[in-house]
Amino acid sequence: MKAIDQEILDKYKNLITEIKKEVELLKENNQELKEKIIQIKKKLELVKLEFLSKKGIISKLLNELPKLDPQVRKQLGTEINILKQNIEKEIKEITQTVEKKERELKYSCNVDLSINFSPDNAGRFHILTIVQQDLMSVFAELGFEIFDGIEIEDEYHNFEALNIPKDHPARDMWDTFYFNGGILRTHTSNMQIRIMKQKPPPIKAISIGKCYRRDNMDATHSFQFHQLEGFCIDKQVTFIDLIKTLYIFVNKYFGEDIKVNFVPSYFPFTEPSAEMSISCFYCSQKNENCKICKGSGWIEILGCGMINPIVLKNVGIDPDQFSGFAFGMGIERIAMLKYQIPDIRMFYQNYIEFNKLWGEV
Ligand code: FA5
Repeated sequence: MKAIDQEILDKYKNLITEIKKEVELLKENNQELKEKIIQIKKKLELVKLEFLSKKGIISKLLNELPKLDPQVRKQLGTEINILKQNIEKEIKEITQTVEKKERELKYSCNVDLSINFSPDNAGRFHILTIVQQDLMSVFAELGFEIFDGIEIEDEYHNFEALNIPKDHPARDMWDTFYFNGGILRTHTSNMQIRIMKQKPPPIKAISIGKCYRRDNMDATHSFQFHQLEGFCIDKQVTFIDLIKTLYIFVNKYFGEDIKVNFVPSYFPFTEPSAEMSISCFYCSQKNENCKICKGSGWIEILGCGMINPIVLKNVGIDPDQFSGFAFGMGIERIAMLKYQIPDIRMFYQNYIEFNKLWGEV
């Protein structure tokens, strides 16, 4: 034997040509593709078995080599190896093509994945996000630095440091959810303490975020809502600075013709304390039956006051040198007023029509 039998070579050539023809047919996208793929794979297995397996033709040829004359052995050995490599290469190529087609079949489906786009279907920012962003821009314009807040708090930062001792009745107003090692904060005033501890005065800061209270849900209350806290500490900060700042904020956010009104109030962390109302922008104080101000002409929007010297002392700021004001408002209430949203629960219901009505693209 000086060369590989032509019969063997022809056999391989015929088999592989037949398989290749069948692979060509896979390009036609007809319904029998799956069946054709199975047939081709079977035929490839047969070629492997017949030529490359332990008892296959190539092994048999190689086993014959030792019996041959060294010169012939070398030449024939090379030929057998070339044939073996060719078979392996061709089987690999065909397998890859067939498997690619198989994947295409597996993952293709008749569902139309295109989208008929219209601006009506576009995603929108939730109205609470828009209100928070607008409020932040107004206060940033007024020189307030924006701080992130933390929602999982300890009693010290939520109460004690703000001059609300353990047995103080004011805690009842701000009752919250307790768990091992912490509470969910009841207001953003915790950030007054955290920012004051982090940064020496002068400070002009706001912080926005979620708060939690053990309140029952109704049209104006939720157990989870958002607040914006703002405060300013410097030498000789007075109540007039507080009024001026809030007045400018109201004019920028609600409109230039809006008036503000302050009535005395009580918060343990501010002294004196006040509640601020704005003149009704809905009826311009002209409608006794107004559904927004209920005929009073005023809408209360926030609590505020001069930071209690006890709070300043608690964070190591000398109240004889520094003074400050602080204010806090509920974001949902501001949004409800500004956009005339009748019920706080609408913010959280994930109702798509609500977002289409009030959200912004
Ligand atoms: C406070 O939380 C004070 N920390 C605000 C403050 C800050 C006063 C700095 C002085 C200086 P109050 O409990 O009133 O105050 O809450 C403020 C606002 O949060 C309310 O006016 C209201 O808009 C909103 N709010 C309170 N409880 C709820 C609730 N359960 N659901 C929705 N909004 C609420």
